[in-house]
Amino acid sequence: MAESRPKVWVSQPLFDDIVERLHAHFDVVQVPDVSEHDAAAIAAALREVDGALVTLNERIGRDEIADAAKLRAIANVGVGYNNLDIDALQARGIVATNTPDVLTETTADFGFALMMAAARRVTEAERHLRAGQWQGWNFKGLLGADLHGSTLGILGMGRIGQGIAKRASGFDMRVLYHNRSRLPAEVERAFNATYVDFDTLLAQADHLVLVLPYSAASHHIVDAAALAKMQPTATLTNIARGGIVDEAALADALANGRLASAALDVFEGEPAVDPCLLALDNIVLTPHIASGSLATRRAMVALAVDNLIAALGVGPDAGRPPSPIAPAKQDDNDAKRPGTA
Ligand code: 8YV
Repeated sequence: MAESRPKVWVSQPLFDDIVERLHAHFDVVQVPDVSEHDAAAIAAALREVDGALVTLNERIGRDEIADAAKLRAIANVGVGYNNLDIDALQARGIVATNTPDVLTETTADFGFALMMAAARRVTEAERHLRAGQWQGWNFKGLLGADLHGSTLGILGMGRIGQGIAKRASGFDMRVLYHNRSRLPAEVERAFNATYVDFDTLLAQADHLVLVLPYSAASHHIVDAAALAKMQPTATLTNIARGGIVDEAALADALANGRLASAALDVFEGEPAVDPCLLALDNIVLTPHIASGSLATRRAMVALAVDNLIAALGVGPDAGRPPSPIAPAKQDDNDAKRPGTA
């Protein structure tokens, strides 16, 4: 009797020409349309397969894998993996992988773009113009804050945070950072970045960017008390995970002149966005697209496919997926790495 091939589940439509590589080794169950899978649907899909290629939309924990007797590997398309319960997967000997590095520069580009947009009120100004409110040139209208010569605060100095620091040097910004662990002196020198404690970062940053992993420890780390320590002229940009910011407290600070402006690419209840945020003019809101250049999204899928093939013990790297999520990795404070992304 012919041995049956391992089976894998691809939870969302990705790039067919890249996902195609899975067909050489596996029977592929491809979800045809962008879908919201609830826990029961994920459990039902995982019950049938040896491996899965998933995105941040699929939350996989103890319950979802309880009946997945054959499951050996989960390849996450994303650097952040707070959608996965790593302890539960490890307890079952299921390999989990993510897609670091390939998205670093693209995500740093976007973080910078959001910070600039918030500081210079780009989307607010566009809305003003499109609404026919531009009645004539107003010397004092829509004034923003400078980036050049200002102080940048980076919370989470992993690869993406470092990418933002690198860009900041072209804008003559002073770079302060805070991280769970201080970086080696030569890395600080390379990025011209100064380590400060969290309160100093909040107090001194003209522009604060969040790129830290999401975990129980970073849940609502930017809350009302933290926001109160920031300058009323400052901006806040979040490209990490929504749960890092207390959105109600942020909306309140923005509405009451305690913070100049903000830019969010991630939301605690995404794709739902708190109506309090939507009602504000001084905030830039984008739908979780920081890694979304065509080249980078393709590179992420390619890496996830390589991971899945190797984790399931076939292909040139059989048994050695390029980017496993090892317990040690959870401590290296990569930007967007959950406990985090
Ligand atoms: C998206 C991200 O999550 O990599 C991450 O952690 O936040 C983004 O790149 C990813 O594209 C969707 O799975």
